[in-house]
Formats: sequence, structure tokens, C-alpha cells
Amino acid sequence: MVMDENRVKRHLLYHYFMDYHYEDGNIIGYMTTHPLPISIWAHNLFIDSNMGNPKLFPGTSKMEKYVVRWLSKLHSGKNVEGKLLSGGTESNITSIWIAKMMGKRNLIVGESAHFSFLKAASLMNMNVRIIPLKNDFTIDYSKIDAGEDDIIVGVAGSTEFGTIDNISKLNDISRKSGAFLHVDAAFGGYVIPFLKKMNYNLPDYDFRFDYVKTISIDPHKMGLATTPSSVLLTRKGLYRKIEIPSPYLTKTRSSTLLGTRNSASIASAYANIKYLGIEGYMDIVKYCMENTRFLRDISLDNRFELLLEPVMNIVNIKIRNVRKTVKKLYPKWIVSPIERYDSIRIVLMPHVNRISLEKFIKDLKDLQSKI
Ligand code: 0PR
Repeated sequence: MVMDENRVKRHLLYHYFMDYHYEDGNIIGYMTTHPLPISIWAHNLFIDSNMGNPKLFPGTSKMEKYVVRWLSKLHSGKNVEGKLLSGGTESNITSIWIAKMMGKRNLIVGESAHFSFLKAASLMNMNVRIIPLKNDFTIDYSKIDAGEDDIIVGVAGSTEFGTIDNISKLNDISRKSGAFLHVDAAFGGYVIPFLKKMNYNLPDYDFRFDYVKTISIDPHKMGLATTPSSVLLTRKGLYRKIEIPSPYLTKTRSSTLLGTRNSASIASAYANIKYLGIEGYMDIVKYCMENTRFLRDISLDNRFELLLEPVMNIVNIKIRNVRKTVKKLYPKWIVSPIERYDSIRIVLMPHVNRISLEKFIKDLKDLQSKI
């Protein structure tokens, strides 16, 4: 042994305290949070599970099916399958990979689509057409000229604005053109269904639209599960398009990008669903939306302008000199710059509270008066 356990632990704590932590209250611009305690317990219990070799882990496999069924039901899915992948990036890449194997060659994304689609296009040598946004920060579908070689991406809960593209229109375009339609609900998939159950007037985006082929939904964002985790739901049979032989494993065909798959996150996502259920998730989303409203109101009271009325638990505050302000706020406040729209993004995750928000707005106001 080079070091005894206690010394290793001291080293770990030293590095732990170098990091920022959600419970400190200063990370207010990012869409991850501290996982629920039950999901951490579940994660640790299944720490050595590997769904790359599923027949060694039938219990984990059963939980994965349960999580997929639950999310499918929440997304009007019939004849839908899914797998728990490593994050929104892997889900989006996998969807584009499936589409590629179905003969698609070009990617059409809105200007606010997540950068993971550019990675997918780079990996698969695809052309990308970037479509501008309308005034409401959703994709301007009237500017899409799609053909049957194309993939159209719609976003339900955009990374920067929390807006929801008009999937109904994208579905029509897909029907007419034969383009493949993917919906990125990495953030919105654990928010919008619950808001709709609370009678928020939000557009539909899920499998009720017959041309939606795949949907990404991330438990490690608003699902409050451990990282890494994302579920890619697909119409039945689509994972088969990317199947590769894996002859020496317990399942002789592999249809995920990763071989060894971190499967503790399956247990984590499962635990949260069992613990919270739909009602519990509704309560969490309700709390986040109350804080969204609170931040909106105190921002306006302090003469800030918002880039848009919040759709979900994301607020964009317009400021001057974005880069400099964000730099000056750090590390007291960690927010995301959206420089091209002269604004900053605050994501009202469950760890963000009103006391922090009040202090933040005061600091922002002081700083802006000096910049
Ligand atoms: N799709 C959407 C709509 C997203 O917002 C994101 C990530 C992804 C896909 C990709 O997901 P993964 O990061 O799981 O691969 N959006 C977050 C963001 O860019 C990711 C994030 C979260 C980054 C927390 C930093 C961080 O501290 O804000």
C-alpha cells in the first residue's frame, strides 16, 4: 500500500473542497443538481452492474425496462423501446446514427439546438443546415426545406431558453418529405409532462405525433438521478438498425454506442421513479416554477429586462457586457452567458432557493451599475 485509507480520504476531501457544490447555492446557471439521496443509495448498490453484458445483470435489466416503460407512457409511447445511455449527447448521437443507417445524410437543426448534434454530424460526416429561430425562440419551421435524405431535430426544452419547438409542424414536414424526426427532450422530458398535468398550456411534443421516431430524455437533469444517464426512446425496431455482433457476450448483439455501460444510473433513475412517482415529480416541478416566477418578478422589479417570458424553469435576463459580467460574478455566482442575445441564463433547478436569488439580483444590479 502506498497510502493508508485515511490519507487517501484526506486527499479526496482536499479535492472535494476545491469543487463547487450545488448545496452551496451559487451554481444557478446549470441544469444538473445534487441527486436525490435514494438515487445515490441505489447507484452505490448497483455500482458494478454493466448492461453491456445484460444477462449477468437480469435485475438491472428489469429495472431498465421499467424506466423505459414509465417514460414511454409519459410520452404517449406505444410500441416504443428504449435504453439508458450515458447522457443527452450519447442519446442524440445514437438517434442520428440510427437515422444514418436508414439512409439519411443531412441534419436540419434549429439555431438553439444543443452542440451534441454538431458532434453527431462531424462523426457521421453529415451536412448541417441551421435554421433560424422565430421571435418566440423556437425553430422557424417555415424556413425548412426538407427531403427524404434529411433528419429534422426538434427541441422540447431548449438548452438556452427552455422553449419548445412546434413539433406538430415538424411532424407535418416529416410526413410530406419523408425526413426522419428526432425530438431532444433531454431537459424537458422530466418537466413538460408534469407541467401539462398541472394544466400549463404547453404544446405537445411526444410520440402522439406519428412521425416522431426518437426522443431523448435525461434522468440526470430534472429526473434528479445520478450522472451519467439519458434514455433514448425509439419506435420499436429502430435500435436494430445499429446492431453489431458481440459474439462472446451474454447478449450476442450490441446496439449501443458504448460497450460497457454504467448501469448504476439505471437503478438511480428507477429509485427516483418509485420514490417520487408522478405526484412527487409534479411537486418538484411546481417548486421550480414558483421560483422561476419569483426570479422573473424580482428581475422586473429591479428594472432588468427578460429576453423572453419563461416557458419552463429557465430565465434569461438581459444585461450589458455579458462576458465581463459573468466573469466578475464568478465564483460567487455561476451563471451561463448567452452572449449573442446579450443575456445570462439562470436554470431554476431544485437546489436553487429564493434567498440566493434575491442576493444574486442585488449583486447583478450593483455590478451592472459599474459596468
Ligand atoms: N440536449 C439538451 C437540450 C441539453 O440541454 C443538453 C445538455 C444535451 C442535450 C446534452 O446532454 P449531456 O450534457 O448530458 O450530454 N445541456 C446542459 C448545458 O449545456 C449540459 C450541462 C449540464 C453542462 C450541467 C454543464 C453543466 O454543469 O447546459
